[in-house]
Parts: sequence; structure tokens; C-alpha cells
Amino acid sequence: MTDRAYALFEEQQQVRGIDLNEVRSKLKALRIETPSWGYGDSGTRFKVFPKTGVPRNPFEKVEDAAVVHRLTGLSPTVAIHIPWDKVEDYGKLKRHAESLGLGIGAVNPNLFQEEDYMLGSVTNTEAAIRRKATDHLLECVDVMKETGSRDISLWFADGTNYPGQGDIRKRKAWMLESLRELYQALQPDMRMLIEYKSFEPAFYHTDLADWGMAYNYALKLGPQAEVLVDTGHHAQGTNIEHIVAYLIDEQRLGGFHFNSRKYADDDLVVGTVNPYELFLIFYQIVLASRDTNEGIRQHVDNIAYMIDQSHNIEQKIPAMIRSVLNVQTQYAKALLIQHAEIEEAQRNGDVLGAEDAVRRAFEIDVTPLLHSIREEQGLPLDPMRAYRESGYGTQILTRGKGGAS
Ligand code: LRH
Ligand code: MN
Ligand code: MN
Repeated sequence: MTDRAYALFEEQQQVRGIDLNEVRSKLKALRIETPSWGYGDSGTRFKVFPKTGVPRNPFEKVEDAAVVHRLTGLSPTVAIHIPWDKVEDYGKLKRHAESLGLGIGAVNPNLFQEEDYMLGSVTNTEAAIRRKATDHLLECVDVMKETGSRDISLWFADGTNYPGQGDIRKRKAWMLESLRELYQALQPDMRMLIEYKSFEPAFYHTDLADWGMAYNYALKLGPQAEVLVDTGHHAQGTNIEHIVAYLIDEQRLGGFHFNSRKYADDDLVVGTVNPYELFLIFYQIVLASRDTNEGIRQHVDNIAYMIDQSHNIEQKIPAMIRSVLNVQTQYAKALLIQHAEIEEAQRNGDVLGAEDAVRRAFEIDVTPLLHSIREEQGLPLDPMRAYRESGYGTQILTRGKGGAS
């Protein structure tokens, strides 16, 4: 059945003038990092429902992440959050990951869970608290050296709830001061990804509220600083793919935190309510990967795709499998866009023709393509089903209830 379905698919794509060899090799190169915090009990400021079988420590989180990679072939690295994933010996964590076929990915400092940071971390009026926060950032660079991580992902909860609560311009300067110190501590092959968020937990002003501010800090710091786009961190109606195209063109798009949102920073499974948005993000990326400018092409190759979700009511490992598969599906569809048709429509001022050419790729069923690639890679055709049948979900129940954040 797979062979017949793929033969038909191939024929249809040949008629459209799509080079499937190129599509296949790009799909096989797709890597989506999963977050350690998506495997544990975490995620909401309301009730966290403790689950039986969740990892009890970072080593077990890595074990669950390895299962996702083994079944999907898509997620060879796992991001860590410090101190949620604090361990005595990061080299040991790295070796444990490697023994399971994984690497440790981005290191995420955490400057939002200590009482000291109630009125700000790197933007606090108290110099001693700013020092403590910056020291934590520097400590994370040491962790990166031990884990062999390339990226430090920065997100600050810093902001204020009321007018007058803080001096916005002073806070801007303090943030730059801290980021400069961190930047100077980076090794030449390390990158600093600056994440922005419009609001929450601060509700009046957030120090790093949008991509423009993140981009401005990146410009001030230097080429190793880039912007991280978390899909859940925008105001309603924001055109995220426009931001993506803009940042790619400036060669400052460091990576993504993928998740799905309907109202705010919902952190749900990516591609569940926003598949077309995800597809349109990949449309911009695929378009840039065909650019005549080599710098742009190389830049696009270095974008880090990461999931940032917390699963509170879902089963955690299947939720992660679903997430990486949803990203793969939308990327596959975007790779089937017929660019010549769009370009012709653009030349002719054919607005509806251009829109139609983009949407038609989204409407293609890519199941035969994905099955064929999984077959070639020796992966299960249906990773969700393979997980259910693997018995791993039952096996981990012996870990008991509760677990780390
Ligand atoms: C903040 C955020 C950031 C954190 C993660 C847990 O909303 O997106 O990336 O590190 O959630
Ligand atoms: Mn995020
Ligand atoms: Mn978030």
C-alpha cells in the first residue's frame, strides 16, 4: 500500500515540477529539539496535575526524550533548564544522553523562580540582585562547556505591573549591561538566543517585549546574538511569518520555540490549532533557503527548531511525539510549494493566483511521503502507534507519582 500510495504521490508531484529528491533530503535533515521541562510535571500557574510515571530527575527526562527520537528520528537533542535540571556532574548527563543517542541542546537559564527576582532579575534596582542574576547566566555558560551546547536561550520574566513601578530606561540599560557580560563570556562557537514575550508574568510592561527589542539588543551585542521566536509570545493577530522573514533577511533569526496558542502563551501541542501559521512560517524559511545570497542560505541552515511546551493534562511522551510530527508535516507541505507559480502570479499582479499557489501545497496529503521516508530510515511508519505498542508507557509507571518540574 505504501509503495502504491507513494508512486501516485510521486507522479502527482512530478507533474507539478517538484524535485522530490531535494524534498526528501531536506526532510531527512530536519531536527527538532525537545525540552526537558515538557517531560516532567509542569506548566501552568493553576493546578499542576501530577502524573504517574513522569521522570524523577534530568537523567530520566533524557531517557524519555530518547524514546521520542528513537520513534521519530526527529529529535536528537534535548534542551535543559537550569536549575530545574541542575545536576552535580553535567558531563555525566551528557554521557548518559549520548549513550541513548542524544545530545544536550540549548541551555536555558532560569531567572524567574526565586523570590529575589520578584521585582526583576537583571533589571532589579538592587545591584546585588542584578549581580546574582548575571552570575547565574555566567554559570550557564560553564554548563554549556560541559554539555557541549551551542546555544544559550534567554528569556526574562522581568517587567512591571503598574505605571511608575520601575524606570523603564534604567532597566533597559541594566539589561544591556548584563547581556554584555554574558556575551563576553561566550566561546566563539556559542550563540546567545534572545527570546521576547509581549506580556506575562508582568502585565504593564515587559523589559523584552517584542522582536524589535530583542533584535536591537542582538545588534548591540554582536553576531553571536540572535533572536528567538516563541510562537506563543505574540499579541493576537501578529503576523509571525513576517517577523520570521524580516529576521532571516537581517540574518538574526536564531531559532524557534514552537507551541500552539489560541489566546496567549498557551504552550499547547504545536500545529493543533495553528497548522496554517506553522506552514506559512516554513514557507518563509523554504523561500529563504532558495535565495541567491549564500549568507541567507547558510543562516537558514542554522535556525534551531525547538519545542517549548508544558503538558499538563496530556500524556507527556505522546504529546511530544505528536508535536515533532506536526512540525515535520507542515515542513513537508512547505517543501512542496511551487515557487515558480507564485513568482509568475506576483509578476502578473494575480493576487488570488499567488494565494492559491501557496495554499494548494498546504492542502496536499503528505502521508505517503512521510511514510516512505520513515521506511527508508528504518523508523516506524506510525510513531504514535509504535509508542503505544512499545509498552514504554507502562514500564515507566514504576517511577511512581509526582516528579520534578
Ligand atoms: C516563557 C518561556 C521561556 C521559558 C519557558 C519555560 O514563557 O517560553 O522560553 O524558558 O517558557
Ligand atoms: Mn519559550
Ligand atoms: Mn512561553
